[in-house]
Amino acid sequence: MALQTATSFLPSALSACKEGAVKDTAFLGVRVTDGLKLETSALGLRTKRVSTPVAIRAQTAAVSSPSVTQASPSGKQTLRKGTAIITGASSGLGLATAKALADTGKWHVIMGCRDFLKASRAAKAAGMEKDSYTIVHLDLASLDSVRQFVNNVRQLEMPVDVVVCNAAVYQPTAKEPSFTADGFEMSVGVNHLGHFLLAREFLADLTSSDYPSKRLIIVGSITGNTNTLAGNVPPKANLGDLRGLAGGLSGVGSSAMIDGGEFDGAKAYKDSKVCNMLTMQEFHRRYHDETGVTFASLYPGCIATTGLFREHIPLFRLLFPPFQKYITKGYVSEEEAGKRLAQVVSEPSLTKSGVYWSWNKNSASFENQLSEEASDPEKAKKVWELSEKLVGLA
Ligand code: LMG
Ligand code: NDP
Ligand code: PMR
Repeated sequence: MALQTATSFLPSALSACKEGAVKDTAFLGVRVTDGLKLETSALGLRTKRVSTPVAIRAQTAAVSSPSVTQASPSGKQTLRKGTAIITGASSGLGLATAKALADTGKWHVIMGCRDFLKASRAAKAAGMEKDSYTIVHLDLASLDSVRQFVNNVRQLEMPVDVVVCNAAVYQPTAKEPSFTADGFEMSVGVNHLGHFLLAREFLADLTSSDYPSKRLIIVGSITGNTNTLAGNVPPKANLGDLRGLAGGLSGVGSSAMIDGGEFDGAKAYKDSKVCNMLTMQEFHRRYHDETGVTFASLYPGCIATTGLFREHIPLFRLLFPPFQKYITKGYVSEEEAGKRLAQVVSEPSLTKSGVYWSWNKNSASFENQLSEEASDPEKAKKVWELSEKLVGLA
């Protein structure tokens, strides 16, 4: 059945590409018959990881700077170290971003991770300097854990200059929904609702940071955008009238899916990414002028080798990387994707708020267009209001 869907979809997708004409020479935006856009990213080398059996203890607070500039020995004013919180920094994109930032020597990274031992091994194996990061426990599948995380971070007495909502789960083969501690369907509960609470809590900390460019970044994806070819691979994202979200996604007396439909793990993930992208824009509309915080989302490229696909069938995990590398050319290495997200964290040229960033085949960033649903202000407002009820903020 799934096999049929995939195989029957493929030829039409490929022929649609052939029919397209190059729309924009700055990036390979290929127009296809029904207005879809094919995006590609540059190829890159894969980060090599060596795992180590040695666990290290939590790092304690290493930096705390009251003012933005500090006098260097030469008497020059230099920018103090920034502090960036990254959720899900124990693997994939989050880890690669943490490393890219830590390697600059200009950032201290707070890694919000559910598995402390895994995170500490990963940071060490990636070669991160021991005083460049602090691991703080965070399980986004529990609102209590999110609140505890916020408190624990505050107790470190470090400034909060950038928050990156990166962690995610993808359950493409699940036949039945699973649920967070608060009874929300897992993908939307972790990817959207856990991050929604976390981001809302840290907004005050970001606002009071004296860093010149404070940012809240939520990782989106092409597969949630139905104005792209990738976003049209079934099952497609669709939040519908949000009746399932309004019902609490509990699967008991109400659907586990946002649109109120039958459970589908792949769709739940894509829906959660739509919520991530809508949330970023709603933050921008509500808080950018007042706080000066930059709100951004991004599609880092197809990082086909990460743990995100751990629950997919083995055939998929085998074929997906070469498929993305040689056929769609959408593949990007973890290292390259980490550099991209690190740009969104720290590049002075990427301070614009309300933007969904993507990268072209030369790995240059550009402001991308979201699908109609993922840029619908009415829907964003409704998702925001329903989400704040579910996480106890309203
Ligand atoms: C479903 O799985 C889940 O069941 C569902 O729950 C949900 O999660 C959904 O969208 C999410 O996914 C679908 C899964 C099962 O599909 C895949 O695994 C797709 C794999 C993607 C890879 C497609 C294969 C492409 C061809 C492989 C080539 C790789 C090597 C490239 C090396 C090139 C060197 C130059 O379905 C399957 O597993 C079916 C997979 C079998 C697909 C067979 C497709 C054969 C068509 C061959 C295409 C040839 C294209 C040539 C084009 C040349 C163009 C220049
Ligand atoms: P990974 O699986 O490698 O990373 C996901 C991270 O999220 C892991 O560190 C994982 O922790 C963490 N995580 C999962 N559940 C929880 C939880 N309940 N609480 C705290 N942390 C949790 O995948 P990627 O690096 O690929 O994904 C990172 C982001 O990039 C996601 O937002 C994804 O949607 C996005 N993305 C990925 C693309 C890709 O092609 N891979 C494309 C577009 C977007 P643990 O290590 O303990 O499992
Ligand atoms: Mg997709 C331009 C083509 C393109 C890109 C950039 C992606 C990205 N994918 C593309 C095309 C296709 N994919 C085509 C033509 C097919 C049919 C064979 C296809 C299939 C496919 C599957 C089965 N793709 C997938 C899956 C997944 O399970 C992944 C997914 O949907 O995760 C939610 C996935 C992805 N494709 C991508 C990207 C970035 C993903 C994964 C991750 C994500 O969105 O976060």
